[in-house]
Amino acid sequence: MTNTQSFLFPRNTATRSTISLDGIWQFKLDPNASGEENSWQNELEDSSPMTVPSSFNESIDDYDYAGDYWYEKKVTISNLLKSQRLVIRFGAVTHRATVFINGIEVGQHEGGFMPFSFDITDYVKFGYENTITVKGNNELSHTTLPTGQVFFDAAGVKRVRPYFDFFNYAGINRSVYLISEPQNTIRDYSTTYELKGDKSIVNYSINLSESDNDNLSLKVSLYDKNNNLVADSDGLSGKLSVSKAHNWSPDSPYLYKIVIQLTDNSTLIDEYIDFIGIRTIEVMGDKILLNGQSIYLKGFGRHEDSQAFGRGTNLAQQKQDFHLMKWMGANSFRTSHYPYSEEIYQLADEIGILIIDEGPFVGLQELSNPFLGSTGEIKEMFFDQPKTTTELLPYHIQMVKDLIDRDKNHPSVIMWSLFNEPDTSTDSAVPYFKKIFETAIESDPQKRPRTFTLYGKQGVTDSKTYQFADVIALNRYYGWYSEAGTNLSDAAVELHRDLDEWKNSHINKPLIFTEYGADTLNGYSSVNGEMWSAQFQQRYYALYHKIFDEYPFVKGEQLWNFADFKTTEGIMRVGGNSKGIFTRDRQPKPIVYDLKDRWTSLPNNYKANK
Ligand code: BDP
Repeated sequence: MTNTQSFLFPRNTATRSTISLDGIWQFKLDPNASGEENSWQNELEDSSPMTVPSSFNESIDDYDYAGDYWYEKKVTISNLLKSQRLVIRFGAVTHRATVFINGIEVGQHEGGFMPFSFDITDYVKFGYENTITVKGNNELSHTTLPTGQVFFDAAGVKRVRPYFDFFNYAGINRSVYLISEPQNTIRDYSTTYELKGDKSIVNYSINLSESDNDNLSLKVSLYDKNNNLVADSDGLSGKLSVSKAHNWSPDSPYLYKIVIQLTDNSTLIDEYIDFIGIRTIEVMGDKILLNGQSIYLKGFGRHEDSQAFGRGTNLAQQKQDFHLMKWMGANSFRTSHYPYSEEIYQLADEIGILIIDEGPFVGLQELSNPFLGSTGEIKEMFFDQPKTTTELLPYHIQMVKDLIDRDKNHPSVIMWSLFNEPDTSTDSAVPYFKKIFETAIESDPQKRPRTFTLYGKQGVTDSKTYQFADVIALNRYYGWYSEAGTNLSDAAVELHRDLDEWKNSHINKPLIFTEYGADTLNGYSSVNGEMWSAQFQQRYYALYHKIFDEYPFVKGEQLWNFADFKTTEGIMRVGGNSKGIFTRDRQPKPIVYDLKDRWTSLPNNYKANK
């Protein structure tokens, strides 16, 4: 029973074969959590079909179901796969999973947005039909990530109360693969970059699953877009020197192919192939520097959310979203509020979009907003509760490591977001933050800047933890949740007050807006520009942008949200959150054209000289 622990994306190479298990699986809810007792791991009777990848919620009667659920797929595994190790890999099962092969448990995984894999060689019958079964569960608690609560409604039915504003979609949300690979594998690799005029250096480092064999040797080769070899080197770590390298940037997303070969006395043991971009990212003073040049972020907070798929990988939707972003002159987004499907980062690498990569670190405060379902019964502040440090912190640390392990080789990833809107008002938050921020810098070979988003009015005067961020990120809703109303003058005063406070604090760091927005009911127009109307959304953004332009240290604007998205129902949510500038099916609200005008005229290096 081994979790192979490799986050490398499944690839077909000279030594590896990947077989997709996406498609139709069998599905069944288990409200009494009695499936295992009843041997459902052997045979899932009275099941119904379910497609993978997708969330099951849109395909069942009780879309709000909370508890255990089961998936099963019967598949004949070819004799041809016998000679190598066989691994099963799930892109994500939300929020936890136990996997069985032919009724025998092969492993468990906690966390709904990360890949996991198990070596199943000893559990399968080669040449015969095998039963793959997954017992999933979508419950939340104070010590899960994201956080939430389980309760029972008046009818005695178990429900989940998320401490976050997106629907708790669940199921096998991402692709499933069978991977045939050698026993001794290239387990991981990482790169860092040095841009030196005409020559760029790619420093690489490789990790093997077993390394105690003296006969083993490693070769690393780098190819350009035309498949010409541009550099190569030997050994577990080394330098690839590239003459006249094409640096990766949103305007020129040039990718090199890296081929890593493990040989034993010149016999090829393993080969892994990937794509990398040569670029540097750092913070200097109040600037974010990409390849040494100041970059201004224009874009969005988003969700993986689409009709029918729920939170399931929907690549066509993704491609359309990227097309719309580029068309509008945007250059970036944040993976609010969890790691997205791996294919999304691959597309961003290819298309040239910058990503602030956020883990599922949301809900680290018990909200009092009734629309988020909080009962207000928890009186102790989040970080004051002992289990936050004893139970959640170790798991959070592991999740930060895993996130960075999974995504560190993507040129598109330029920053880590380590919390969304935590409660930073108590002293007890400080040691927790310190650990999390240290973990990120220690885990990332590229030492990317780290951030987290500050909510409400939290800032210099009342946040005890803002100093940990390399880039200050604000989620602000002046004019919506506070100072609300058609007359936006109060909102303008507050936004100025806020930014003046940051200015006077002399933090000398870049500050970006990671959320600002107003719910807008598509099709609703108002001469007076009332809240919820298209005109309000336009006036709201016009105000924010005018003010952003007055402050040189504001180095980015990522509005909330790219598209309308599904949330838990509530008195402030009409079919979900309506702050999208596109509807859920990606029709533009009028604001889209204002933003397109602004962003296509703001260069990527806007405010470089300020
Ligand atoms: C912020 C959250 C985001 C919400 C947004 C909103 O970070 O998840 O969807 O507010 O209320 O507090 O629209």
